[in-house]
Amino acid sequence: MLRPRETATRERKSLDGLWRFALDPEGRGRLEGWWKQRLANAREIPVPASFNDIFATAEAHDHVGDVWYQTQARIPKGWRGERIVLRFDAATHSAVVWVGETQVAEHEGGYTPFEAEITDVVRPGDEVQVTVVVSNVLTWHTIPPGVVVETADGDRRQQVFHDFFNYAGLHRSVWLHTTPASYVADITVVTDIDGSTGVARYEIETVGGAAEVMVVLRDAEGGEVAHATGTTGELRVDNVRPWQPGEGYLYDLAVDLRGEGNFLLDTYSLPVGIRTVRIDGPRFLINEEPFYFRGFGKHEDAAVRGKAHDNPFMVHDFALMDWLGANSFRSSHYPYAEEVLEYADRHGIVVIDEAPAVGINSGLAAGVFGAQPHATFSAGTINEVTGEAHRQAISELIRRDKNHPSVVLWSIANEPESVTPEARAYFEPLAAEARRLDPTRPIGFANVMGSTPDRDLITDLFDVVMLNRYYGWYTSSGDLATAELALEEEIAAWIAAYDKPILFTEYGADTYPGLHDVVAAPWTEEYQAELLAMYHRVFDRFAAVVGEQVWNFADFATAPGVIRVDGNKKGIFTRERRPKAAAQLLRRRWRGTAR
Ligand code: BDP
Repeated sequence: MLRPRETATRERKSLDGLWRFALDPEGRGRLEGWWKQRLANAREIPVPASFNDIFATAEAHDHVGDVWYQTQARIPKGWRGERIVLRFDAATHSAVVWVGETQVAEHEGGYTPFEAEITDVVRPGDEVQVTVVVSNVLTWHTIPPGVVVETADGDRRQQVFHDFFNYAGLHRSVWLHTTPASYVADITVVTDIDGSTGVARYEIETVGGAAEVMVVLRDAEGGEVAHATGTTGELRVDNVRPWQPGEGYLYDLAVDLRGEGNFLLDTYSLPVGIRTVRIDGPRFLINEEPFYFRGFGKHEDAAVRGKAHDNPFMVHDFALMDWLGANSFRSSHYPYAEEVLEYADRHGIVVIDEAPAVGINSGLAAGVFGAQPHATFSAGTINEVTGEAHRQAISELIRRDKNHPSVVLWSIANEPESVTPEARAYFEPLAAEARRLDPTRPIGFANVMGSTPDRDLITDLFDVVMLNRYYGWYTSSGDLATAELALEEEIAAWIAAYDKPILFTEYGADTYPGLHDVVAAPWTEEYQAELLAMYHRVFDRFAAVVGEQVWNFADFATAPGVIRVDGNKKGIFTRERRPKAAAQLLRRRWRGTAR
C-alpha cells in the first residue's frame, strides 16, 4: 500500500490536530448513531496520540470498549475531478469510519494503515464531518489476543497476554489525499546486485486506462541512471552504490502513467535502496557480507503520548542508538509507524519487522499475566479465526513494508507456543504465507525461553533462530555463573540441531535507575551491566551467533503486576531516555567492536 505523497499529480492534507473525543464504555454510540451529529459532551484530544494518558483519569486510562473521535475537515476546492481518499495510518485496535452519515471504512488490526475512497461522498469546497469509533478490545480472535474479564464491582478489565500497556486510539496520522482517476495503485521493487551492477525488478499495479507506464531511476543527486517502460521490468544500474548498514544510499524510482498524446495522468515516486539479503548456513549476509546485529528490541512508548508516533522521540531514539553504536532494532511487538522505517532506510539502520502477534502462549499467559489456565490452541481460545486474523496481519505488514531496504527479516510472532503439534499446525500455513508474499526476505519468530531445540517443533519452518533468553534474570536470578553455563549449553544445542544463524532478539535485566550496590544484585545498575557482559562473553564464543539485541532500548509502560515497578525497567535508557550505567558498557563494546 503506497503512502500518500505530494507529487505533480497528487495532493494531500493532514487531518492531525485536536479532534473531539468521547469514551463510550457501554457501547451506546453504535446503537444511537453518534456519527450523525456532533459528539455530545466531547473533550478535545490530540491526534496522533494514545488516549489513555492524555486525561488525568483512571476512567480513560483503564477504559475498555469504544471511543469516538470526530473532526470537521474542508475538502480543498481545487480537488474537483480528483479521486479523493481518506487514510488512517493506524487505529488501534479496530475502527469504523463515517464521513457525514456514510460509513466509508472498517478495519481490524491496530498497527497497519487503511483507507477509503470518498470521492462520491464529498464535494470539493465543502466541509465534512469525519467520525471514527475505535475499539481497544482484544479477544481470542484478535492479533494480539486478549480477554475481557469482569471485576468484582462489575467493571470490565482488558486482560492482555503481553508485556506492554494496551495503549489505543488514533496513534498515527490521518490524511486526506488525492490521486487522479487513472493512478498508480501499488509498486513492488525487488533488488539484486550482479557484480558492480545493481538490479531493480519492479512491478506496478495501475487502475484506470493508461496508454503507457514509464519508469525512471535517479541517483541521490537527481541524475538518471536507468529507465524502462511497462508495468513490469528490470532496471540495471552500472557501478551501483548499494544500500548498506550504516549507509542508507537511496535511489528514487519515479513512475509515470501516460495517456493519449503522452499526457501525464499520474506520477508517484518511491525511494529504492539496492541491496541483497541471504542466509548461508549460519551466516546472515547483506550484500554478501556477513552482518552482525547490534541493537535493541524497542517499543513505541513514551510518557503522555503512549504509542503515538512522535518525530522528536523518533529522531532522538535514533541519535541515542547511534551514540551507542547500534546498527539495528526489532520493531517489537508490532509494525511501527512508516516514518520510522523511512528514517531507517535513509540512515542505513537494519530492521527486523515484526507482526503484532504476541501472547500466543498459554504458559506465559497463565504463568506471567494471570490468565485462567487454558490451552493455547483450541476451539475456545486461539483457533482458525485467530489464525485468519494473524494471516491478515502478516499480509498487511508485508504489503506495507515490502519496499523498505532497511527491513531484512520478517518476524511473524513473538514468543508463541512452539512445542506442540497444534503449534506446528498453526504456524505451518503462516510461515508459507509469509514466504509466498515475500520470497526475497528470510523469516523468523522470537523463540521463548524453555523452547529448547529438543522441545521446539517449528524452527525448521524458518530461516533464522531468534532467541529471547533470560538466564540470570527469570532463572538463576542473581547467579551469573550458573546462567553463563546454561546459556552456553543452549547455544551449543541449537548449533548441533540446526545449520542456521542464531540471533539474540532479547536478553536483559530489570534495572531500577539510581539503584547501586557494591555487590551486583538484581535490579541494580551494576547487575544489568554484569549480566550483559556475561552474555557478550558467551556470544563471542560462537560464530553462529549473528547478533545481539538487548531487551529493551528504554523502560516502558505495562499493565500493573508484582514483577513490574511502574512498568518494565529493562531499558538501557529510562522512559525519559536518560542512560543507565550499562549504556557505557554497550558503547564500549559496540563503538569499539570487533564484530
Ligand atoms: C519477553 C517478551 C517481552 C517482555 C520481556 C520481559 O518478549 O515482551 O517485555 O520478556 O519479560 O517475554 O521483560
